[in-house]
Amino acid sequence: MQLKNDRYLKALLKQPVDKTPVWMMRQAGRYLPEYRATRAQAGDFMSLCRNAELACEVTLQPLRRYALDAAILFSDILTIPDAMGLGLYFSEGEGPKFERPIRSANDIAQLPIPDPEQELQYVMNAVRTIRRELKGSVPLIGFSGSPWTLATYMVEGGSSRTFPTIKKMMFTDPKALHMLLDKLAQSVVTYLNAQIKAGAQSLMIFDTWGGVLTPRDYQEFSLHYMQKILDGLIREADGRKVPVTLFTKNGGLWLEAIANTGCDGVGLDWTIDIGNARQRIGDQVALQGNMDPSILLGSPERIREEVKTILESYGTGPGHVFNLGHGITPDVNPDNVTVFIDAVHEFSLAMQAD
Ligand code: 1CP
Repeated sequence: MQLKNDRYLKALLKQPVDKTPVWMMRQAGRYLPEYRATRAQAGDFMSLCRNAELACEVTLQPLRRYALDAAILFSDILTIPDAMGLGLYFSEGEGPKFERPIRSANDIAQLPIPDPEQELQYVMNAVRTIRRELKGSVPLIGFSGSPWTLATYMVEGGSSRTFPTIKKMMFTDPKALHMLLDKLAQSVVTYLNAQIKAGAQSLMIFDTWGGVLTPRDYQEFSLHYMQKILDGLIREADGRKVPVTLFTKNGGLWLEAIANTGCDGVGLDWTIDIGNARQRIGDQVALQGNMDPSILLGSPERIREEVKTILESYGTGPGHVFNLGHGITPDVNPDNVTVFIDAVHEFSLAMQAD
């Protein structure tokens, strides 16, 4: 089926578009009352992810409210470690946790590579259901965590601020950590290729915690494995390229290395000026970003001003996908999101006409 709105895919391939496409990380989430209602109906978060109809419903909710240019699969990056047998659960107010975190090289040697159409079939069913229900309106983004980011949760047993356990492993038993990252890279390739076969039209790899590494360790323990993933992906479906975006939060210092992996898009957080990023790597890849999500807590005027600043900093010409620099937070007023999305389209249309 022909896509009715493909400006997100075009922008990632650096083709001209009428207006700058926009979507938001975590666009389906707790800031929306309808999300909270569906989530309450499902019970806990993982039950929502495992129910294809409800996962589809929450994926579509933000698209009913806002003129978004892409949908993102409703799921989580931690589905892979869960499918490896670590026992994912969410304790109220504390974020994700694992019943059986990785503690030793022996634990790592035992880990299976999950079969996407077995243990992770619920994710593929969600992709198929969402594609059907989107009816060609906008493209569907599939995603995964980076091996390094997944490993931090698996070894720490949940969220962390300082990553003491995995860093200790990195410096005392790097071989074991490499074995873990290698298994994760294999799992992610299999998982993302299955998402493409199920209907994902673009992919995003979230390296939320790559930015806590030294430059040398980032290369060795994070970027190297994202490179392996890129090398293993199909990257084409229905005669169309499936663009891949890499996002390392706090990775602004390493943009050239990230762009050199051969990805199509690089995601930026708000700690870098997008015009500066474009000068550095913008002839090689598209750029996605990069408004500070906290701006959405400001006034409509302040939101519009920030959107304009970012669009002007990027400048004219193709290759920009507007987004936040990280996920939208639960305390945002949904009406401010309307202001944000509409401002991206309004100002970018005017800029193209200038
Ligand atoms: O309803 C709830 O209480 C659960 C909150 C929630 C949501 C809405 C979690 C738990 N995951 C999600 C969905 C989700 N997670 C999506 C799809 C929805 C969308 O984007 O519209 C995606 C792409 C993710 C990805 C994800 N999960 C990342 C990478 C992106 C990022 O935000 O940095 C990470 C690190 C996670 C782990 C995770 N899952 C959930 C939470 C609260 C967290 C973060 C924990 C932490 O800060 O360490």
